[in-house]
Amino acid sequence: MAETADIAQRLATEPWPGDADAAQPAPVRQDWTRAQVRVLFDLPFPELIYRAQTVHRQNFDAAAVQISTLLSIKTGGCPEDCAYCPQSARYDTGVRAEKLMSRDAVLDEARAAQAAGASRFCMGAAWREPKDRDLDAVCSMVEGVKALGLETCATLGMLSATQARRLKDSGLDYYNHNLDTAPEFYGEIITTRTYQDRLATLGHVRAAGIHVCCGGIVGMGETREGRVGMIATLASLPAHPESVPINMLVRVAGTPLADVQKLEPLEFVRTVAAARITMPRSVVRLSAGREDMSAETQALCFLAGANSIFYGPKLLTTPNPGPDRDRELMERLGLRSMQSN
Ligand code: SAM
Ligand code: DTB
Ligand code: SF4
Repeated sequence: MAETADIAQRLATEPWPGDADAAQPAPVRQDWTRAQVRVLFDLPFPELIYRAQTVHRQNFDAAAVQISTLLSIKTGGCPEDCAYCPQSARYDTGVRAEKLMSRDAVLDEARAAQAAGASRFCMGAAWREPKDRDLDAVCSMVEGVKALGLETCATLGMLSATQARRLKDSGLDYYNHNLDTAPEFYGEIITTRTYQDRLATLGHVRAAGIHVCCGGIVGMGETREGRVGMIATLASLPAHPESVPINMLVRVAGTPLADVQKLEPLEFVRTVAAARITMPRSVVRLSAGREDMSAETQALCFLAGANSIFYGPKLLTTPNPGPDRDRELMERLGLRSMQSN
């Protein structure tokens, strides 16, 4: 009880916008402090979920879920050392390095994703950054996918300002580039590019007029403070990302994080709720990690304000729930596909 009183006191002293007043939509603000985000994480679970659901309903249809499909257009052999990633050439994970897919093969996959109900098609490449010749090929794929009537998204690593503008001119709607974790934990996960490099790419994407898809991974052995720091950093970017993927680490054998301790599912739900509350108008994606998540945990994530998923049996290289399992989940929860915004 002493703890509850402490939280009540902290809530009273830390200003909390909107304060779960359903009649008064929470304002969008970029000045979230770590202390405020920490208070959210520390709330009693029902209080946190109530607040997240209130903010969610102020901004979205609570039964609508945005459906994206991922395709790895260039798999494996990546020079970077991201400790979570099965595609790094430095780790023996059994992922074979492949060449960039052909435009025709990518368009076939995009048509199949569209037929299965996806509204956005996300093309991922295991690059540190695209070479200009590769970018020509990706721009041509983006044009083709866009022409099918799908929203387009790509995640290709670091971009220059010029590359971002070229992608925009080809019809790219979203660019995914994650901060991955809190700035103070980042160096334990990646040494081959800096946090600042990531922020610079996000700046180029934003300046080019492409929607930003930016989130991170939890369950990498970070503390709760690490999760607080990640959400606080995302929520204090100059503009909130339009799309915020929250990934649960997929522990892949051969990577340095293969044996890291599993994160408690309710802590993942808390992270989703904190993203929803701090970035009220952003679409929050319950991203990697669903393969090993119960229907109940996923239901709690939707209740906490997640409103997007990756649909299809594979993420980039690891399994995702198959279409049957996801259709059943959506039906059981009474969720439906969000129309493109
Ligand atoms: N190479 C590009 C890059 O790193 O920006 C694009 C592809 S990379 C695979 C995209 C994102 O996938 C990473 O930033 C990371 O957040 C996520 N990711 C990669 N491996 C993961 C894993 N094992 N579990 C959860 N998320 C992962
Ligand atoms: C994101 O945040 N998660 C997706 C997407 N952006 C590109 C990737 C998840 C990858 C999981 C590991 C794999 O399948 O290789
Ligand atoms: Fe390469 Fe991206 Fe994987 Fe890092 S996350 S190793 S940059 S593919």
